[in-house]
Formats: sequence, structure tokens, C-alpha cells
Amino acid sequence: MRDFEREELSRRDFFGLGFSVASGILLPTSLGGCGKDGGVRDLRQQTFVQPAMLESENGLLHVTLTADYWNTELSGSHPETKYSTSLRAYGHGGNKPSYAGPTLVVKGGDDLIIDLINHLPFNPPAAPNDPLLYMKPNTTNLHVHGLHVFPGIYKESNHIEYGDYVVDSNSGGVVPRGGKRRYRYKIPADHPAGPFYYHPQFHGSSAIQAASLMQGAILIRGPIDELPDMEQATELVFLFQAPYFAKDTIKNNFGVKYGSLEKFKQIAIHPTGHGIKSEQDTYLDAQPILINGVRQPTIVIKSGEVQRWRFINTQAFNYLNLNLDDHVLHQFTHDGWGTTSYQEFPDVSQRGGKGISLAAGNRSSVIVKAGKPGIYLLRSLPVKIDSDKHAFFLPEDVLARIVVVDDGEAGALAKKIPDTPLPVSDFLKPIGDEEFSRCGGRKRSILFNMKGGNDLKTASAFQSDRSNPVGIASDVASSAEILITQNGARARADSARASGISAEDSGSSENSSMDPDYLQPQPSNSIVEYVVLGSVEEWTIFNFNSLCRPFHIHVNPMYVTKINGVPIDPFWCDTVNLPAGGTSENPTSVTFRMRFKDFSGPFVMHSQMLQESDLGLIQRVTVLPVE
Ligand SMILES: [Cu+2]
Repeated sequence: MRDFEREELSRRDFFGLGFSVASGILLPTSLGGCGKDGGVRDLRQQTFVQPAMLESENGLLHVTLTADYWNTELSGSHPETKYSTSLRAYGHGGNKPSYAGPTLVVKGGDDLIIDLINHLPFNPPAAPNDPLLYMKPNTTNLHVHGLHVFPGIYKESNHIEYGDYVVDSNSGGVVPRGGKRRYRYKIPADHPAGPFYYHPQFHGSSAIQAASLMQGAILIRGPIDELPDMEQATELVFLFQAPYFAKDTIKNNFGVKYGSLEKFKQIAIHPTGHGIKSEQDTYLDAQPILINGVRQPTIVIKSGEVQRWRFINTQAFNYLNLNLDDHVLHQFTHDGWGTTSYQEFPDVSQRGGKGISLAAGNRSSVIVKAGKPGIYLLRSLPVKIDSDKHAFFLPEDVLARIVVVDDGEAGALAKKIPDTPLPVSDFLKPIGDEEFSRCGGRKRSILFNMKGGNDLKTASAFQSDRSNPVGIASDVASSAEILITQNGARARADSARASGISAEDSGSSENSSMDPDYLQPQPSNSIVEYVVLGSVEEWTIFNFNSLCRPFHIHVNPMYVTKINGVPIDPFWCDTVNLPAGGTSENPTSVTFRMRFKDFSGPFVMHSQMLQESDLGLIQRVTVLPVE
């Protein structure tokens, strides 16, 4: 990053506080700044908040989550600018909805039961050929992102419980207004320890719901958490969220006070949130990155103290590139998958390091040891997400302010970075050539291609890129294209039938959020990859677009072996960046191996840029049991 950018950023950032700092300056003895109201604000006040943490007892954690609208006030890009907004959110137990669902803490061998209740409004009316019939913004379900658990349905006579089942047809899902579903996740005994999260994944509405506040963390505990140095380290969970604020209102809005996100168009035209200033936009501000509902929170930590931080990028679209001024981030899980040694991320400006890159859906666990007293910024450095000649950058952003104070009463605080090698589950042993060929040795190619416009040229030009169907094709792109169009038409006809809304009853066309030709979404089961239980396969995912995108697969983690065909030091993940710069002649690619050992059943793989997934950049995987 160029210096003047950082200077400008610091100046702007601290303008409201009445003084300017460079990164990591020493603090004055009396630590205060002028607030907007002219009063003195104590900068040593921690404004970082964490969602409630619920832990399993005797092998069970049973939680009730209620999806509802939440009328609240949140900061815009500038922390002092507040907006009244209504967003979809989770409440738990008897509690009202909040900025995030509770953090669920379980360990290998536990049962996690989540009763999901839907208190969202009815879906808005739409014309029969309106994609809204397919994209039901208030129908929901639940997905446990990254967890290695059964994806099917448990049936015992009339009693039904769901695993990580997200392949509802578009007439299914959890019905609005009081619909209820029980999910049961049986965590395998050898499940690796690390951070995961839950969010809705009802095909067609996953983006609009994740772009609200419908997310919460899941922490799987394991031997690593029992290391004395690890246990002692204060643990902070960072849910990076980027809610879209809408000012649109709908009729019969069931208590949605300040406007609602009901139309796919609202989140699809400017998916990055940048470039949304024009008059006709329905937004109040570029959607700010919040951490647990707070814009640029302050974290107070003692000099020399060691903490463990869990980073979870729950944004629907955007990347993060994390960097902490003058500090080293010692990463010990990539997504939820642990490593025996740390991968170190020093401050980019100080030691020529690189940030921790988190695509939407990626997570990371890090150890931080606080340095000298001072103020340090946790930033997301610029991210280039499109390689075209009009390269599109997500700009730098300040995410949090770390205030390091004198080491007075260190007391029981952790001071030591846990020793390596760190314990890691055998589940993550490498997938070598011998195992691969012994277990079938099948290779597949999966094609990711957004048609009808290749590039994210500028934020404002993005709309035109959405004017045609989006498809993910397997092996034969041209035949898939026909399938997509046919299935899209069939899905719309099915939805119209299932909803029972005829053309006459569907209301005027002004209820329709968009021209029916605007997009033709594709069902999530248009293409199915069948895999035999017990096999090990090697898949290469190709990206034909200049835009980079996160590829995510449910249930089984990926052992990534090649990027763009070049062997790399392999690593485990469940969400991986498909590099920018693909063309129809020269797609970019990621190659991984996967064990389909423990669970049969249907699940999905998709772009974790959820707007793309909802349009059809998604594909079914069905693991068949052996006869
Ligand atoms: Cu997932």
C-alpha cells in the first residue's frame, strides 16, 4: 500500500475523534479524544462485543433459533453515522433477535440440535413469471458451513429430523410465519477443532438473508483447546458482517419498521456495496463491514498479553485481506482445519508480509501477542477481485482499533504463544497417491462460468453482467447451457403452480421487482455429480471469468493440491479462492482431493458469493451408499 493512502485513511478515520495518529504511536498518559459532541471519550473503553456463547453439556447442545426482522440502529461506513434499519436476524431461546446468533460450542462426539423457527413475514406477492416466485426472501433453512456432518434426513416413523440438509426444492424450505424444523448434527468423534458458522442456504434467498444478520459462529473444541497456554488465552470471535441497508418498504410488512430487503435486485446490482451512491439506489450507504454488529470496535489488550482470535468472514460477497499494524498474526487454523505449526502473517508495511486473505465463507484462527502500548489498526488491505483491464479493487478499510495498554496487573493473563507442534486430528492426514488410486482414483472437471458478461468492470457496470442466465456446467458447457434455460423455465412454472398464484391474482406488475427477462435463475439440482461412498476423488474447478470467486463445498473438506495446474504445498479448506483472470480459452483453476468416506446423501457446492449461487452458480453432489 502506498503511504499516502494510509495517511489519508488515518486522518479520515480519526477526524471525528479530534486527533490524528499514525499506526502504533505511543499513547498519551491521559487517553482521551474529543467526541462529536465535544465531550471526552475514553479510548480505553472496549466497544468490541461478542455474541452469547452456549456450550454443550453431557454431550448435547440444544438451541432454539428464531428468524425474525429486527428493527435497530447500526453504523454506516463512518462509525458515528447511525442508520435506523430493519434486518433479518436470529433470536435464541426466549431472546429477541440480535446482531448475530449465539456462538455454539461443541466437541467431537457431541450432538448439536437446533430448532429453527421462522417468524419472518410472508413472501411478497409476485407475478407468475417473476423470479421472486423462485427467490422467496422470507423462506429459510439452516446450513452449518464447513462442518463434516450427515447431509440427509433422519426419519423414524413420523418423526423427522434434518442433518445439514439444504437441498429443499423451491416449494420447500421452512415455511414463513411459524414454520419449524429440527436439525440434528452428530459431530464425529475425530472432527477437527476450529471455527465454523451457520447461515441460511435456501436456494434463491441465501444472499438476501446472509446480507442481513443471519449468521452465528460454531466452535468445535478439541485437544488443541486443552493446551494450558491456549486455554488461558482470551478468545474473541469476530463475525465479519456486511448488512445491506434498504429503505424500500412493502405493504403488509409485519412490523418491518424501516424498510426491507425483499428484492434480489437490491443486493445484486452492487454486490460489493461500492458505487451505490446514485439517487435511484435503494441503499443508504455502502454496506459497512461490522464486527459482531459494531463498526470499528475497540479492543483493549495488555502489552505482552496473548489472545486467540477467530476470524469468520460471513459477508455474502466481499473478500477480506487482514493485517494488524506492527503485529504478527500467527494462524493455526485455515477455515476450521488446524495445522501443526503457525503460518505467520507480519504487518505488510513493516516486514513485507501479506494479509490473511479471507473470501466470503473463509475463516482463520490466530494467536496475537500484544506489543508496546499504542493504538494499532486491524485493517482489510485492498483486494483485487477482477483481473480485467479495468481491474476492480475492494478498497482498504479499517475494521477494528486495538488499544494496547501498559502491563500493570498481568495476573492470570496468557503471556506465552502455545508451543508447536500443535495437536491436529488424524482426520486431516494427507491424501497421498496410493490412497487416491486405491479408492477409485477418479478425476472430474467442474466448470464455473458466469455467462452474459464476463467482467466486474466497475461496480456500476455490474448490472449488465446479470442480464443473462448464470450457469455452472459439468464437462460439456454447451449442453449445460440448454439445460439451464430449460430448467429455469421449468422451475418458474413449478413455483407458479406450487404457489397457486394465477396471473390474475398475482397483483399488478408493479409488485414485480424486476423485468422477468432480467434474469433466469437456475435450480440447485440442475446438474448432479454422483459419487460412491468410500471413494477418494480428485476434482479440478475451472473459473472462466476474470472475476475471482470463492468455491465452497459442503460436508467434506478439500485437500487442495494445485492452483492453476501448478502443484502447491497442499492444505485443507472448505472454501477456496478460484483465482481471477480466467478466460474462455484459459480458465484459472484449483485442484483438490476429497474423501467421500463418512456420509451418503445430497449436498451442494457453489460460489460463496451468494448472489451468484442464488442465480445458479451451484451444483448438487449426491453420495450414493454402497449396495
Ligand atoms: Cu457451507
